[in-house]
Amino acid sequence: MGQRGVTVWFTGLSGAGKTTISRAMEKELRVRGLNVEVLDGDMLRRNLTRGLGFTKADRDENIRRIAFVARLLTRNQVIVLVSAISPYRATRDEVRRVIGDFVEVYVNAPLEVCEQRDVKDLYKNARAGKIKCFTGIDDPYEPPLNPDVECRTDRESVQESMQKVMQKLELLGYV
Ligand code: GGZ
Repeated sequence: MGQRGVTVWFTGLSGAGKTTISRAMEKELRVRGLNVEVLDGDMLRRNLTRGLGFTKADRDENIRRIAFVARLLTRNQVIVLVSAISPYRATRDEVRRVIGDFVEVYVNAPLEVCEQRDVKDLYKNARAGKIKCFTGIDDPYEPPLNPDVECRTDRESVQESMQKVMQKLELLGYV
C-alpha cells in the first residue's frame, strides 16, 4: 500500500514547543523518504493568513484556512505537520471532522515555563499590556480533553516528544 496522508495537529501555548517538535519530525520523516509539509501558524500569518489578528473570529478564520490547505495535502498522501496555538476546542474538533485523518498532539508546558522561556519577549510585552489578547495571559486556551498524544515539554526532551508522536503514527499505520 502507498503512503497514507494524515494531518498531525500540534496545539498548545506560545513557547510550548510546537514548532520545535514539528521541525524535528519533519527531518525524521524526510529521512524515511516520506512526503511531508509543515504548516506553521506563525509563518502562515505572513502569507496565507496575513492580516488576521487574534480575536476569536480571526483565530478561527486562521485555523479554518490552515485546515483547508492541510486537507488538500492530506488527501494527496502528504503527512502534514500543523503548528498553531488553535486555542478553541470546538474549532479543533471541527477540523478533525473535516480532515478525517487527523492526529491531535497537545504540546503541554505550564504557562510559567512558557513564560520563563519567552524566546521572543512576547509574554513580557503581554504582561506589560503592550500586546493585547495574548493566549494564556488575557486570552483563553482550552486544552484538549482527549488528545491522541500529549507531550510534556517541561519534562521530556524534543527527541522523547517526537518519539511519542512517531509511535502513534506507526500504531495508526500512517508511517
Ligand atoms: C498568541 C500571538 C499573539 C497573541 C502574536 N496571542 O509563539 P509564536 O508567537 O512564535 O507563535 C504565536 C503566533 C500565534 O499564531 P497562531 O496562528 O498559532 O495562533 S492561533 O492558532 O490562535 O490563531 C505567537 C504570535 O503569533 N502571537 N500575538 N495575541 N500568540
